[in-house]
Amino acid sequence: MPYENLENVKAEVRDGILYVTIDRPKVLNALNGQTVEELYRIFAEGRDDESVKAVILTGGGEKAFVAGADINELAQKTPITGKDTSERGQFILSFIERFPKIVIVAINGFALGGGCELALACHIRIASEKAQMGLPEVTLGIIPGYGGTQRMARLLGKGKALELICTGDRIGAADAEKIGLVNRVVPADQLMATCEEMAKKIMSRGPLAVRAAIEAVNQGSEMSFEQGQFLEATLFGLLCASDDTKEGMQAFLEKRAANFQGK
Ligand code: CO8
Repeated sequence: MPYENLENVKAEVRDGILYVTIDRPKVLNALNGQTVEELYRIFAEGRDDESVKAVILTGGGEKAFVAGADINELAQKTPITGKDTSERGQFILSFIERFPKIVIVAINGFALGGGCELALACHIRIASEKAQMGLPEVTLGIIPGYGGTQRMARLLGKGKALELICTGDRIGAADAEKIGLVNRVVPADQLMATCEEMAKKIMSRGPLAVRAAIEAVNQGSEMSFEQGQFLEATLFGLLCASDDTKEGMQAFLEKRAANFQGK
């Protein structure tokens, strides 16, 4: 059975949505090694679980999404284990970024350091008005190690990324929305409903098309414009062979809602 024997992360599937909750509220959901591995296991299982059509990731408790990597563990790292841990985390966050179904993160409080990096790896970021985000690693004498230097610079541009990374400053939800760090800010009591509404809308679209869109944007943004366009055209062509494409067009012409099967 998937999603079993988990200690630090809760996972359950309801109405096609895999709800993943990082649940170590006593340390504001800080990511120790075990928690990161549990996240990997859940996403690996969710990838193959046909009942999962979308993921909503959030933090347990009232205060935090994730307040960073667990500093108790980080303090023990040597040059070798530090590099190994960074590479393992980078691999797992990239696995989440490449997840073939939409991953929405509900940022319900602090999203700092590794928590902000995890949010950056998700496809869509929705924040509560209470959210506080930042990469405070330099205040500890380290730098982000879970892909944050790369993803933040790509998302916000080099100037803003360097400002946030080098000051280590935390910013509130409104500022995060203004600079494009989050897609949308909503009152705390509407956070989950907003994420669910967006997940359901995307789940009603052609699943193969959504998967191809994630791939085109993720892979394409690492290529030259021409190579990215080539990838786009190839994925477009592949979709033309699918039942979903035929159904989508047919449904439009017959003025009815499409019934996509993901085939
Ligand atoms: N790790 C471990 N414990 C933590 C962490 C953390 N990241 N964050 C909070 N806690 C613990 C606190 O120590 C405290 O424990 P206790 O109750 O036993 O004293 C408990 O959570 C509650 O926290 P606070 O009392 O501090 O709560 P406040 O509301 O006063 O403050 C803050 C909340 C502002 C979020 C504050 O806790 C804070 O600054 N936390 C640390 C934030 C931070 O620096 N995060 C970055 C960590 S480094 C990182 O993420 C690197 C990622 C890349 C790793 C690459 C692998 C090698």
